Amino acid sequence: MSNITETRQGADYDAIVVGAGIAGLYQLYRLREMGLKVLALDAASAVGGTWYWNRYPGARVDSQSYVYQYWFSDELLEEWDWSERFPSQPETERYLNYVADKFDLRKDIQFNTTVTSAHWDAERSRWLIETDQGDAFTATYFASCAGMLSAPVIPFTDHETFKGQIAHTARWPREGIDLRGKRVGVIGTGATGIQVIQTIAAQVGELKVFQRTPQYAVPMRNEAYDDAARNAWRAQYPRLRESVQHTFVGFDFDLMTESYLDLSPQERLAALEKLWADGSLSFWVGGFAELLDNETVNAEISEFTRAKIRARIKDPVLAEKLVPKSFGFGTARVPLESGYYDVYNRDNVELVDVSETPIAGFTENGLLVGEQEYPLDVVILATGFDAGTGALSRMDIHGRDGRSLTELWSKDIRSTLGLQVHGFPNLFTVAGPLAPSTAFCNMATCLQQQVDWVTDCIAYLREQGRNSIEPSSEKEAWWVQHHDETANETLLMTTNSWYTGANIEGKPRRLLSYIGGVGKYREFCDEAKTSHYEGYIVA
Ligand code: NA7
Repeated sequence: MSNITETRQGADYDAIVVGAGIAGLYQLYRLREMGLKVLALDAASAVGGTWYWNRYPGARVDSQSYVYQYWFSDELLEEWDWSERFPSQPETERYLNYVADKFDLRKDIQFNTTVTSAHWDAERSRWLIETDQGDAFTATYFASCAGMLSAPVIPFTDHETFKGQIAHTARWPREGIDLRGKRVGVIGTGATGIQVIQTIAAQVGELKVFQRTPQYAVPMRNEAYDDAARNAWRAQYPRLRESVQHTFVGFDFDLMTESYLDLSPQERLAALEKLWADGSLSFWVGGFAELLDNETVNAEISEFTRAKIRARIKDPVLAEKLVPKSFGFGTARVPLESGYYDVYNRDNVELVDVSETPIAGFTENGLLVGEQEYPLDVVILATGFDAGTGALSRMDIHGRDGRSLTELWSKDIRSTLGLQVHGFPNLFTVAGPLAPSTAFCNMATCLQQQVDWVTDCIAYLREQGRNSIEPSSEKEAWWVQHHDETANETLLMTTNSWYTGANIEGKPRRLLSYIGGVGKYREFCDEAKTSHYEGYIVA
């Protein structure tokens, strides 16, 4: 598993892929299978993407392993054994390494390399791509598979003041951090913070959790798989491979067709308990559709969830601090938890409510909240990401007539099907904004579907002897309008979270993820292909 980093300096490629995570590895594989000369670039020193970077304690997938995997190789499906229903980061990273080895992908990946700029050369119909290693590549197609949650948000500029150690969860050192017996502070209680907190509470000396907004977390029912369980799932792979493509969020479950409002109070409760017992995201996106667009239903389901949280916390005053009240259940990303709430019953754990008095910053010895200093040895920043647009905006991409993607998205986040942007020929934005793959999807499903679309599109251009493709401004306006109409019918726009860009100051507000359903999105994508890219400028 050696990761050779030899830079290629100035070579010309058919395609440059950015990223060697789930999407990037598959994109590299597919384009190479088509006979293209492809190079993938990754800032990391090895494959894995999200599962390379997010190696904090307790990092775990919250999609079931039997649907969070590649479908393209029967041999791979036969060979790989998942050990759990919800695999840990190390297992997922091992899987991606296994895939990279099995399909000999590493030889076409340049690691430790960050794209610093990409400019479209209209005369030559090629991208000129520069990196921090001094490379200047050219490529006909530029496929970003850089991830939708890969640009970390690192708050506070005064890190130098602090004598202890600071680590963002998505930049966790490979050698780990010894937290045993230490005074540890965690900032952030999103899906990541929850996984960290529940994992380290029993190891550390003291744990201070700095919480600005509590979340509604649903208990994860994880289970170990033995051969019998694995074989039972394996027998279902042919069905799952097909069914995940058409459900609301790319899992094997789908929204219920039954109406919540048609049920009696007893029936509602029974239905919610049944969904809750599944211990997965199905309580959220495999339950009642009205949860997402009907305020009354949302209020009832939110209250059901609040009661579940309260029941876990011994101190009723503390319980109220951990119960979300400022937004409805499911209008922001729902985290799964394993023992998270119970942590607050421990003597060594303190919740520091920073909703009213914010964290002022670091001191030499810890963190300052108002007048109070919290002495700490380690501060863990579980403070999230500049989602959807962050990775691409940080790449300095310039399309036709020198237009800047960073500038465009700083005013208005636009794309066509989340896959291309008007004015940026031959740029493909897998996991870009305004598609379900901006995290309203089981990522493995959506990323593979998008990579397949990009691959088919490139195949079409080559078959037709065409040089470039980009959506027309009308096509883009159509998609943005449909996206917005769909988003505005839901309750998600009313909640401040990274889903709407609200976690980044000044970020234009728009639901980053398309929420019309994975099945419907796929139909739009298929239609672009079968219509021979009607509404696109094919030159
Ligand atoms: P999230 O969900 O964006 O959570 C970030 C957390 O950090 C959230 O609780 C924030 O509070 C908190 N935060 C950020 N900056 C600060 C400051 N300055 N002070 C206090 N608290 C702060 O990121 P995650 O990494 O947990 O999850 C991202 C996705 O990864 C997740 O949704 C899954 O899809 C996988 P806030 O809520 O803004 O008040």
